[in-house]
Amino acid sequence: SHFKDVVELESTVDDEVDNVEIIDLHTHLLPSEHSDKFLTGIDELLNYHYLVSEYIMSSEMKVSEFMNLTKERKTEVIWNELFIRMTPVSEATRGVVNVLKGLGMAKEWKERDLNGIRSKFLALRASGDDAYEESIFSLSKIKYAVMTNIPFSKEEMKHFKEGTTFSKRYRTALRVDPLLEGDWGKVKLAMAEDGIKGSGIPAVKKWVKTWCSKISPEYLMASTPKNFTYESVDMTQPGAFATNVSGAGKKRKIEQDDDCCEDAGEQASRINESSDLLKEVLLPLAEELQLPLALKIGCDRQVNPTLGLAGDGIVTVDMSILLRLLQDWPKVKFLVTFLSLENQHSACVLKGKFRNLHIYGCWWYVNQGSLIERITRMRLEMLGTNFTFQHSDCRVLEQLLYKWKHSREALKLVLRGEIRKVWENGGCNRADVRKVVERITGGSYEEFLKMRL
Ligand code: RAT
Ligand code: ZN
Repeated sequence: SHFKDVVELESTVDDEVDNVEIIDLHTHLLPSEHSDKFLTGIDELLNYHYLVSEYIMSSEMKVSEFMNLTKERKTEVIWNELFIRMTPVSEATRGVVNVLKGLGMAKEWKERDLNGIRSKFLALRASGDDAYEESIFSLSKIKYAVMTNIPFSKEEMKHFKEGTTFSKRYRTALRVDPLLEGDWGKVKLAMAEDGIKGSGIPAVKKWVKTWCSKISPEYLMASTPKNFTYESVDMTQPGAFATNVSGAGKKRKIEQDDDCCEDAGEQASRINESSDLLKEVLLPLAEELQLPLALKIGCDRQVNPTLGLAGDGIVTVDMSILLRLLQDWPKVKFLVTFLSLENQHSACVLKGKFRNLHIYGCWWYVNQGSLIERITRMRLEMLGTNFTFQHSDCRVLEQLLYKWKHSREALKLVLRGEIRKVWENGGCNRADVRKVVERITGGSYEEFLKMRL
């Protein structure tokens, strides 16, 4: 039956949002079985790069001095600065407090008792890391989280090579930034380490395929560099030949070693190595293996390199790059998010034109309550429920608790208003609310993965 009043409507929205099991489609979490890569506990929480950058803003300590401290010492200085000297009002600091509350440490927080907090975290893990890990997933109501698995990282991949099993709460994604950046050096090195012979395009393809069959990723992914660009090859130019792999007749490929045309060599030499890896490895493989390509666009890496992970900035990008990719590769699914608020609006417009695009999440610098609300409302208005409202980007296990709490709070505020509009139009009920909530928290994503293009 339809809601009898706004009070019932709002409490139903809150209840559905609080209880839906979410698919977290991009995180940096790794399973407890990958021991050295499994980040958990107060020291990891306080060393999170969002907090490091907040700490650096006001601290008088030299950056190099801070960076040379031990992890435990960094925890203490960040704690003293951001949680004692100041009031934790930012998204990232409130997050830590929310984790403490969520894990029964309200008293320790009240007393600002860092040592008490450290021992409570140890006690929580006493029953074993896998049990603890499971308890965090179930408390956060996360169905599963997609990891970021980097085949260029020897230490990370050793666990996959050894075939270590891990919880079903984790799914894999193959992160291949050097393919998009055209970094042949990194690619050749990783291939050599994995014992793949040869260094041409076919060898690179073979290497990527081997990893795909080893880890069965949900998608291939990369975060684009600031100067990332993609140009369609101009068909009118000598040396450019169409292939019809996509059947769409739009996709172009450079046949570099074709000598039927005088200018072919010259044309080929103008194609830099980066377009080779993107156009001749990554995109064709995404199509062949039917794996979406997830792109995170808008990071300006290392604007202040002394800060390490905390030193990345932001750029608003030219949307025609994504437009060309979507046009040229209609059989490749693109999962895309942007760092810039401005780009998030344009992305909604593009989504309405291309069914091979799925937009997801409020990433990093837009992962703030006010911006999540704004972006989510805009997406609902422009796309209905054909998007995924959020991903967490968690690096530390317990961040699942706060990042999703904050995002659920923002979603409730948006949906109370948006569902009310539907209700005022002639009524709606719990099932209507559930459909919306389930679709934008993972349902639409899974549907997109299954969709035949
Ligand atoms: O959000 C982050 O933690 C960033 O440091 C990046 O890792 C970003 O999410 C990415 O995946 O490139
Ligand atoms: Zn990330």
